[in-house]
Order: sequence, then structure tokens, then C-alpha cells
Amino acid sequence: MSLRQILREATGFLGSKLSTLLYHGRSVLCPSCCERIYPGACAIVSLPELQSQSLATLVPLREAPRGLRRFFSILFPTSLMSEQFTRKQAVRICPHCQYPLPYNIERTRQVTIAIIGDVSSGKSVYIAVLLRLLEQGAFLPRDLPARLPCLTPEARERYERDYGKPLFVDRMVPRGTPRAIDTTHQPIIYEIGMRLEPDLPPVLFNLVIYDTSGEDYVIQARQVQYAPYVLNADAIIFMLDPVAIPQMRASLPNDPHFRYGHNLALGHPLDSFSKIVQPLVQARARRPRPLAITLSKADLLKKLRPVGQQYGFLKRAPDYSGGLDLNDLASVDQEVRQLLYEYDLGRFLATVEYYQGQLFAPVCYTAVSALGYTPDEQGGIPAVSPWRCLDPFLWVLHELGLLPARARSASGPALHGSATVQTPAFPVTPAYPATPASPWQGARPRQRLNWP
Ligand SMILES: Nc1nc2c(ncn2[C@@H]2O[C@H](COP(=O)(O)OP(=O)(O)OP(=O)(O)O)[C@@H](O)[C@H]2O)c(=O)[nH]1
Ligand SMILES: [Mg+2]
Repeated sequence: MSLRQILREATGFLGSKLSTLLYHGRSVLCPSCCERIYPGACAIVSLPELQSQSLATLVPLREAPRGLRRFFSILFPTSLMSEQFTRKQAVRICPHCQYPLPYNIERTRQVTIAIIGDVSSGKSVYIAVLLRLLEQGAFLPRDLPARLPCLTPEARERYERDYGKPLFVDRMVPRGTPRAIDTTHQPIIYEIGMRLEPDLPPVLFNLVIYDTSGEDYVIQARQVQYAPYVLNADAIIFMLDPVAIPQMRASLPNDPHFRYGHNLALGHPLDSFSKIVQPLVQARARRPRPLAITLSKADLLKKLRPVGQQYGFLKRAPDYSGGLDLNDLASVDQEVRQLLYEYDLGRFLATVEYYQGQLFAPVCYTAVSALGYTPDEQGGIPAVSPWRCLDPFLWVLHELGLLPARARSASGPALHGSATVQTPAFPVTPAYPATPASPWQGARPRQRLNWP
């Protein structure tokens, strides 16, 4: 190697180290291709032009900066919040996939909640219901000043057409999500702003939600290619299908539900979970993230025991209007753990515990029924009556420091001692250290969030 080559290599190496240092915290993930990008280095285009023209002929309002301009643009990205840019409906586009990025991407925290699980575990139905609840503001404590516009109306409309309309209008369960054929995604993004205290700046973040087929999660090669956002997700909701639990399935009555939508061989939940987390293990995830293990189709759980001996959490419906009730969630957590233990899922619980601390922290067990009813043989439902659907969602937001909880609980610890709940025969890690703070328990806006 000549001296000149050595010098060139050394300069390149130092340059890349210096830029990593200087650009620290300036990069974000493109919500579509999941490549790391610098918002300040992206081209800015006009959205109407983006819709009417092909990308090849697109005339940018501002080309991607080069040289020294690129350096300063990355450090001090242009804000699109000006009259000039608003009139032109300006957006940044991803340099890798040309996805029009959220207008506030350079200044607002992106929060990805990955709702994952095996085939037919109930992800899409849950997401369709969750989006409705979100848009109704059902997750917000009563009277909390807030706004939650959807930043991706087209993706939202498509989702409504494919899942919302069949469910809410036709009263039929939607079809399974097809396997992905494209490595880019069209997530649904909401800009959520909440004013927790009148004299404090609002809490602001972009909530990013994807829906992908279970096949793209449980096959590792497909997950890294078609659902790479799982690797960087801020929190994970793992849908655990009761029908896939052999002992539970055997205890359920011979319901038409089992002939509908479950013609595929279901993987054992431990197997599905292990396959889904394998890429996270291999990628050596840098920080643990909240994990909500969510037993889906909880309406079926009512069929496991006689009416008088139901689990306590099945008899209660939480009231979210007063804010997140951590005590209620803590007792659901214990009861679901116990239920899983009873149905021979001790190894599943032990595996989750093995990863706790390295990949996931904290971990909470919840149960939801997105439909509230068991579909008939044709997939028909009398209505959609969601039950506890906000539990895992609110819990992960709370754990990410984005949503307050109510300071005192109406239900709660007393339920631990209710007649139907026995002390589990396995160690239960308390998921909620209850440390009441100000009126809003656990909200940590100043430390964690971006301010306008
Ligand atoms: N009883 C009951 N069944 C449900 C509920 N939610 C979903 N199901 C059933 O589960 C089936 C699968 O639900 P989906 O939401 O499509 O499952 P998915 O995880 O998105 O499946 P893939 O997209 O194929 O991975 C539905 O067709 C319903 O039959 C529920 O709340 N209760
Ligand atoms: Mg689906």
C-alpha cells in the first residue's frame, strides 16, 4: 500500500468517526424502508407534485444538500413549518425509497409499537379496533387537552377499506394479511400531542403502527427482510393466541370458531415467540424495551370455566376515562400469568423471563378481545364490542414515559385476594412499582421528549 493510499484511508476513517460524533442523535429511521437517514440531508418536494408525477420527473423544492451545505443541514435541518412550505405542502423524501416523511420528522420522537404474533393470532382485527379507539381519543384521560391527527391518511384509508369496513360495516372478520412482497411499508402514523400541565409544553410524539402477516414474523429470513422495524421497535405487543395453546384449545368447547380462520397448522406459542425474538437476539438489541404479552380473543377464555368461577379480570371492564389504572393492570398481569401456568405454558413464561432485562423490560401480561364475540362459522359477528383493548397499548405508552397514569386506583390490590385468584406457583416479578407522583403518575415529559 502506498503512502498516499494510507493517508486516504486514514482521512476517510477519521472523517467517518468525526461525522458519527457530530451527527450523533441527528439520524432517524425511515418509516417505510427502515434505513437510517438524516432528515436534514433529505430532498424537499411538494406533495401535490409527488402525487401527480412519477418520482423520476419530480422537481424538488430543495435538492438534497451536498458538501459543506449537507454538513450544516444535518446539524441544523430546515423546518417545514413555515408559510412558504405549508402552501406548497412540502415534504422531505427518503433518499433510499422516496417515501414522503412525516413533516415533523426532524423534531419529533418517532415511537414504533410493533404488534406482532403468529398467523391468525388476531393482530389485524386488534389493530383495526385500536385505531378506532385511538381516533375516538378513548385512550386519553377525560378532559386532557390533546390532538391526534393522522399523518398518513392514504395508508389509513387503505387499512379501513381492508379491515375496518369488513369489521365495522359488514360485520365479518377480515381475511388474513397476505405475505409481504415489498420490502418497503406503508405504516399508519399519528402525531400525538397532549398538554399534561397548562404551563408546560405539550408532550409530542409520532406513533407508528405497522401490520404484517404472521408469516413475515415467524420466518426469520422474512422478518429481517419484510418486518425489519421489529428490530428497532420502541415497544412490542406480542399477540398470544389462546387457540394455539394446546391445553387451552382442548378445554374449549367444539366451537364453530375453530373451523373458521384456523385451517393452518398453528405453531405452539413458545415456538412462535422464540422464532420472533431470534432476530432481536442476533442483532444484539442495544436497550431493553417494554413487552406486553397479550392473550388475544379473550372472549374465548370465558368458556374455560363455569360462570361462577371466572377469572376476576374477565368480570371487570376498565374505565380509561380517569387515566391508566396501574393497579388494575397489575392484577390482570398476575391472573394472566397464572392462567398460562395452569394451561401448561410455564416454559413460555420462563423463556420470556430469560430475555427480561436484556431484550425486554419491563414485561406485562394482558388479555384483550378485539371483537368481544366469537365469530360464527362464516366469520360473522353480531357487533364489535372491544374489551380491554387499550390495556397493552396504554401500558407501553406509559412505560415509554409518554402517557400518565392515574395517581390512585378505584379497583386494584383488593382484587389480588379475590376468590378466583390463587397465589401462582411460580415467581411473579412485580411489573408495576407503584410510586405515586404528582396528579399524573409516571409521566416524564421533560427528560424524554422533544418539544416544539
Ligand atoms: N373469538 C375471537 N376471535 C377473534 C378475535 N380477533 C380475531 N379473531 C379470529 O382470529 C382470526 C384471525 O384474526 P386476524 O386479525 O386476521 O389475525 P392476524 O394475526 O392478523 O393473522 P395474519 O394476518 O394471517 O397473520 C379472525 O379471522 C377471527 O376468526 C377476537 O377478539 N375474538
Ligand atoms: Mg393480519
